[in-house]
Amino acid sequence: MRAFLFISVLAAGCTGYNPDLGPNPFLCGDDNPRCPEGYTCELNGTQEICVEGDGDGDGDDNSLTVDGSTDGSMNGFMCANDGNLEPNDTTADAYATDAATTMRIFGPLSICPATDKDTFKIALPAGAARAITITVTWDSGTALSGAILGGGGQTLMPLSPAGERAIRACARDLPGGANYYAQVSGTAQNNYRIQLETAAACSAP
Ligand SMILES: [Ca+2]
Ligand SMILES: [Ca+2]
Repeated sequence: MRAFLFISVLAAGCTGYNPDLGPNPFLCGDDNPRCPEGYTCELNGTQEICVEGDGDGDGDDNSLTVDGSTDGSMNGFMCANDGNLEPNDTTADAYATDAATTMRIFGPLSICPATDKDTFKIALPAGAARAITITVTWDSGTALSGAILGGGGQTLMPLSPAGERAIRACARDLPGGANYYAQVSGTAQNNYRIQLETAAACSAP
């Protein structure tokens, strides 16, 4: 929703902007505040522009920010802002979920830059063995990859294509009282959603 509002503001030109921001409403102003409330000034290539969000990890995981890479290859791609789940590139930094007891869906999240990895922890309580099912979906762009990892970070099962823009895996008979992880990565940046669920057994895909 906030992304939609952002686009709407852009379409409406300078509406709501301080006229000191100049003819292009995207560019940061020269004086403080350099951007309207709710926006921060970030360097994008050679230009400083106002982007939504303040990067303070306030729980807003739905805004989109313009990718700030300067290599020229990613111009225009809008990375979903998942900064409040980062860093989560390793099992040691994994984002802890309660997916052992409740099915969870997170997103939109992003693999940005392309070397980004996002790791989610599922702590299975002691007791009967469980099955963990991970599903990752994306709307467009380059396919992502993923895996279910064991407590030592070893790959238990890679996620496999499950339709045109989805990958999925179910690892069964996982002993309780241990940590497991879902890890998402890619060969190019992309936005995605991830569903994590546990059950007594794997269901049919
Ligand atoms: Ca990420
Ligand atoms: Ca990450």
